Amino acid sequence: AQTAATQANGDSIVHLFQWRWSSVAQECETTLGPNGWGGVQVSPPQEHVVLPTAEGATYPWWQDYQPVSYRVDQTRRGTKAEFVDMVQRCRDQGVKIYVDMVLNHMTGTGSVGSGPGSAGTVYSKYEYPNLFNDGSGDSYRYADFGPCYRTISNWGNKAEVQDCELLALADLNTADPEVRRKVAKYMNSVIDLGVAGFRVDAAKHVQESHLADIISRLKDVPVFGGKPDLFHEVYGDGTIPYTAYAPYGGVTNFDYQRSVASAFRDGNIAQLGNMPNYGGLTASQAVVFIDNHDTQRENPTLTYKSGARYYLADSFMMAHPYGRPQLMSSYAFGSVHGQGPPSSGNGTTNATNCASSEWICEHRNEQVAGMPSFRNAVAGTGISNQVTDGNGRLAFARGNRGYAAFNATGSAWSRSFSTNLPNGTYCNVARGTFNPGTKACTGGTITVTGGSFTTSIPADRGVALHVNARTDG
Ligand code: LAG
Ligand code: CA
Repeated sequence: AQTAATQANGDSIVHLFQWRWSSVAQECETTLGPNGWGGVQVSPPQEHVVLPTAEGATYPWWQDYQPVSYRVDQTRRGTKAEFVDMVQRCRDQGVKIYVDMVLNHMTGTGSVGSGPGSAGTVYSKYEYPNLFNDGSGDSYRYADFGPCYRTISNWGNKAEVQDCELLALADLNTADPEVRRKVAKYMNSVIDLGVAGFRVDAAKHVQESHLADIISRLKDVPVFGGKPDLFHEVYGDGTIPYTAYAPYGGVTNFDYQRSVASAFRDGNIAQLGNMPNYGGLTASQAVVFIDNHDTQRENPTLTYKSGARYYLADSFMMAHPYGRPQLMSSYAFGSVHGQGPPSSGNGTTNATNCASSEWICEHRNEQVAGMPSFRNAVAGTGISNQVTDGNGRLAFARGNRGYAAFNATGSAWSRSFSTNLPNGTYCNVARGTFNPGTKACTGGTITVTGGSFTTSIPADRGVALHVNARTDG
């Protein structure tokens, strides 16, 4: 038997949006571990509201962003036992579980006022009587919220953005150390189960010093060791810049998302070799993405619905050293914003089937699947040997470890490229994966001779070669 991993594979994170825990576990073993993914962002595992119908959807996906308690034993994605099994099986594959951490708020009015949550806990807005079901009596009551108690109206006022209510969701008063203790208690409870990271939902709506205090209370992660890895969801603007949160972990870079997604859509990528610090975030501070679960619905510049050009952008994001990539992996959705994941009808999510048209599974696309291996192989190198041809074509070396080329035009790009790679036969991991056991490539091979290779890159496709994916190595 293979030995269980004691460190993560690398820094590539895939968001398996709304996947059941048992499906995530299986994906770690069959696909994510073998392909070199370092993390999975899962949907929020705490007890959530249940909405048979809301805003034209049945059991909308956004139920999960309205916590009822911090129990992880019953969500639409499975039981606590299944959650624990997932964390351990992914960890054995070198894949960290990142929990989507909703700490700014609990439930809201508008969509739902009160009721039993997914695990049966009875709540109403501002009243959550049983946060842990552990006999501690820990609860949130009216006085644990505020101090504003109304919806944010002036987005130009920092105190209002942080202390008033986002979307009428009951806003926790994180100025109170008892509130911070309960939030940290929940985070530590999932760290105890092996969770190694957090995506902090709506981080911008929590005062930085309050977040810093919560983080200071967190334990070390079992097995992988060290403090958990956090990244903060911040939509930076003139009132609250991204950089305000950089001292406390990674920061989601929506400026990158807008710029790079539009550049690919418009075939205007030649300048992306020399990338600015979008939003003021350095390469090591930024968490980057072409789309996420909000933008793919609300501001769909490029999504799976755009086809090959979108997957080319994902592939580029993973080949470029700026930022840490967070790849979106979706289920198919139509025009209703809240449309939930494929479900059995009672609001319980179905097992994922990537072969059906209901699930998209972007991370398995031929342009994406091999890219974590590229990223892991070239880690620590910069960009050199840049080549462009018009606005829509860009190629670069990653030191003497890799070489990548991207053709965001409608016609083939045929030429010779000069690399720093040893001569040999390489898999094109921008078109498929490499199996180190059999040395087989699903995406075809490219031969480097005299340091160069000549090829014809089809429209909206790329090339990515690296030293750990050689058929003759
Ligand atoms: C986030 N990041 O800061 C999430 O990425 C985003 O998906 C969340 O909104 C939001 N913050 C709150 O965690 C989602 C939906 C909203 C939904 C909300 C709460 O995009 O549409 O709001 O989750 O479930 C819904 C209704 C609102 C209503 C609110 C409270 O759409 O009309 O005011 O619930 O009842
Ligand atoms: Ca707040």
